[in-house]
Amino acid sequence: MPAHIERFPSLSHWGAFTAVVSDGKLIACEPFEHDPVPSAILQSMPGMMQSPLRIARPAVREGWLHQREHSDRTARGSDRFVEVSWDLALELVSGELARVREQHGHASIFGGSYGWSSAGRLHHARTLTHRFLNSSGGCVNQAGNYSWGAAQFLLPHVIGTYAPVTGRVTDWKNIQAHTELFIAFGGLPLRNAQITSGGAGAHSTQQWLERAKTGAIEFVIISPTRADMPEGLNARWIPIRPNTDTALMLGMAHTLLESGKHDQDFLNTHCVGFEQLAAYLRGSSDGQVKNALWAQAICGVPAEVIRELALKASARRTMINCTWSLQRAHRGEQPYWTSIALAAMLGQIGLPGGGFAFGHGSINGAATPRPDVAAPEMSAGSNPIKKSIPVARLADMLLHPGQPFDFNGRADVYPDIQMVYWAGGNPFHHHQDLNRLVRGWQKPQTVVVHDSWWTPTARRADIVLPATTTLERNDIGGSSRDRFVLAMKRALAPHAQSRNDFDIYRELSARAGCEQAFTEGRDESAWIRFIYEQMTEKWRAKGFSAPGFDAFWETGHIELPEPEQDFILFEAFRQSPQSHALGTPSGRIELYSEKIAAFAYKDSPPHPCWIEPLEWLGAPEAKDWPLHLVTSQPADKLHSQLDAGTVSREAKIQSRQRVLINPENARQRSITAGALVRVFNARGSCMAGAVLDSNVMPGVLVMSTGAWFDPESKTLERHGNPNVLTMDVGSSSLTQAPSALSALVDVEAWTGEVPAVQAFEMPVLTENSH
Ligand SMILES: Nc1nc2c(c(=O)[nH]1)N[C@H]1C(S)=C(S)[C@@H](COP(=O)(O)OP(=O)(O)OC[C@H]3O[C@@H](n4cnc5c(=O)[nH]c(N)nc54)[C@H](O)[C@@H]3O)O[C@H]1N2
Ligand SMILES: Nc1nc2c(c(=O)[nH]1)N[C@H]1C(S)=C(S)[C@@H](COP(=O)(O)OP(=O)(O)OC[C@H]3O[C@@H](n4cnc5c(=O)[nH]c(N)nc54)[C@H](O)[C@@H]3O)O[C@H]1N2
Ligand SMILES: [Mo]
Repeated sequence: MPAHIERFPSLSHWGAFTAVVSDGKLIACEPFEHDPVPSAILQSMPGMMQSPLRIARPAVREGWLHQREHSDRTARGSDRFVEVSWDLALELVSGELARVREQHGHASIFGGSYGWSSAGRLHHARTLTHRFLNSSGGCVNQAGNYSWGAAQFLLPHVIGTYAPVTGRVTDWKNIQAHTELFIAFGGLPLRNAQITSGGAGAHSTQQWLERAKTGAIEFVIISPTRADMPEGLNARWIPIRPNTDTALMLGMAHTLLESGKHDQDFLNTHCVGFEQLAAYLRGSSDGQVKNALWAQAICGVPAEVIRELALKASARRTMINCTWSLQRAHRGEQPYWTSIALAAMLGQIGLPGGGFAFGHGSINGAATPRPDVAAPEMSAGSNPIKKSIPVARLADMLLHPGQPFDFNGRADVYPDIQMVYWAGGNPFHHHQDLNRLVRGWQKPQTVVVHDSWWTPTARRADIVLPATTTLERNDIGGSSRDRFVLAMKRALAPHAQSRNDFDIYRELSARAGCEQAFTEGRDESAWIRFIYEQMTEKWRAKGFSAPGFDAFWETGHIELPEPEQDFILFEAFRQSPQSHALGTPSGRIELYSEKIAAFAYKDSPPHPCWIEPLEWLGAPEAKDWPLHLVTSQPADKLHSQLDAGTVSREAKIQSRQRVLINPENARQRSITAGALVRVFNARGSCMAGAVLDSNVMPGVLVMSTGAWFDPESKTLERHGNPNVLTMDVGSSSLTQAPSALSALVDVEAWTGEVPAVQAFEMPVLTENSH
């Protein structure tokens, strides 16, 4: 008998697709018909849906089951798990939430739960975690994100908004028509354009770059690796030492100033603080002229290249773009502020094809032409206790309860956390200096995690609840960076005993007496309809029509039209700085911020500034650790998601993450292609598979994130997770953002016995004897 084949529309962060199901199993993910460049990551999904690594049943760490809050917390990650019934698991979770709230208060529960979760908006696990904890009294949350945390808290002081990092930058159509010179700090790595948060119906970035190949735009790619330059573009690569872009930009700014090529009119009418910045460039404030020669000594780009680039930029219609990576670094505020200052001196902000942008090359859909209307959204409610920490100060909070910290003008103290609740994120992927997080993770009495797979974080929980994947439930998905909204139809039965996060929280809220606040009386289908109708109501208010819900669900997707007018960042402000004043204190672009000056943080000067990061190739520490590790996004997965899938596994060398090494650095260390190596510094070490790559500049190593954390000991991680090497220090007191891209290391050939990778082995599970 021929197999019974069914097809269901769906969506993931790596794109829309049709789930092809045969006899209850996912056999393929066919790309969405409107997607010109579907992502290969889709191919990892069928294997992962039925993977033995799926969490089948609720499970409780043995030590916790017997001793509850008195358990040995150092056993997290090594203890056995006992599988229990849903009833017992929910009783344990709700009992523990009640106990901790009663004994220690709401502010002892950490529910930040940072992580990307799924593309479906109703079942978005992090949102639901917040919604549940908010309905039942509140929790300590996380402010900002790992993606662009420094930008989020700096940009409002400078330009009154952080909208440019959410994708509201001069759109590709406008760039295509008007830009002559596109300077790309951090390059335009196409691998990152596979991803859109909330999913994309169409991967449009590649298409726009394809079109750019036939146009007159000259691209300049500034990056430690030539691989950030897409093939076939009219482009030139300028290698730069990691974490030194600020110096290069200041050298360009000085060149403009000394040659009188800066736009004094624009600076007078649209900016404040140029005088202070000019004084700094001339060295009148610190005795150091920030000329191109000064910049060369820091960033390694020859002075004549810096001068030539500045003068060319002033003679052309120039767009200056920074990838988000530049600000995910110690002192990561400075390259962003300096790039705005440089664009302000060029005087093209608000003109077609000119000015500054962020995120081209970081994510698909940055600058995709799209009407500025709502995407589907699920509300998390509001946190009654209004407590949060800066997103990346997780380990600091756990290790130093009661200690003070500064954050964007706020003087606060870290709360004393007794219980951690995480769903939809993987902190043992995303956090820096994981050996430090292991220590912090031993602080709370209880850790609850929902996930679909036995991730490193699930393995380090006390109570693990199995969640369905998007294919096992109905949902609605879409992104503010994409023109499609997708119906996501349940294609598979829930794996084993897994349940929807929504249903888990509904039951827990019933036990906590707040079911009505959590559900508002809606079930899955009522919520999907509600989310759709809320969105389309907003569309109609702005003049966009949309079919009724039933027609949408039947068709499987709807599409917004392309906007008639190009979007140009700050066009109205340029035309009329009075009537379209920015949201800054002065209403203008602030090249000197009185507000930041008033904070009086030693590490956050009031104007763009080169301040040495703790770790870079010019730091004293570089004598001991002579290589700079760049951790970039993985081409073969989204963060740690689908790491055990086929696409990701095929990219590994001897089961480990690759590290890209310049052949010269490899030769000095007798490292050969395909060999195993150990990358190390004082914080830890990890194994990796060597790729000799002359695209990578000497002195730099490139490793992608995402390998499931697999420590053999405090000093050796076997799988190639670079976060055992990265620095867990806030970027500055102003933004406290992650400093992931600042890590000095060394590398050596692996000579000893080779330990097996255990990241994809199942944890030990026993049956409940109760
Ligand atoms: N060194 C270094 N570190 C970095 C970065 C870097 O560049 N360098 N990048 C940082 C950035 S920008 C980010 S955004 C973070 C990403 O960090 P995360 O967002 O934490 O990474 P993911 O692997 O996407 O984790 C999502 C988790 O949610 C689970 N999940 C998916 N769907 C569901 C669901 O429906 N229900 C439940 N309960 N769980 C679900 C997945 O299985 C996975 O374990 O990493 C950061 N870390
Ligand atoms: N395939 C895939 N795509 C993704 C993701 C994924 O996990 N997989 N994650 C998504 C997410 S959550 C985010 S936030 C974005 C992140 O987007 P980004 O933060 O922009 O991405 P990265 O890959 O970390 O860095 C981009 C490039 O910056 C370069 N670079 C690093 N340090 C420096 C520096 O100091 N100076 C200069 N000039 N260049 C530098 C690196 O060579 C790197 O290729 O990516 C998104 N896209
Ligand atoms: Mo991110």
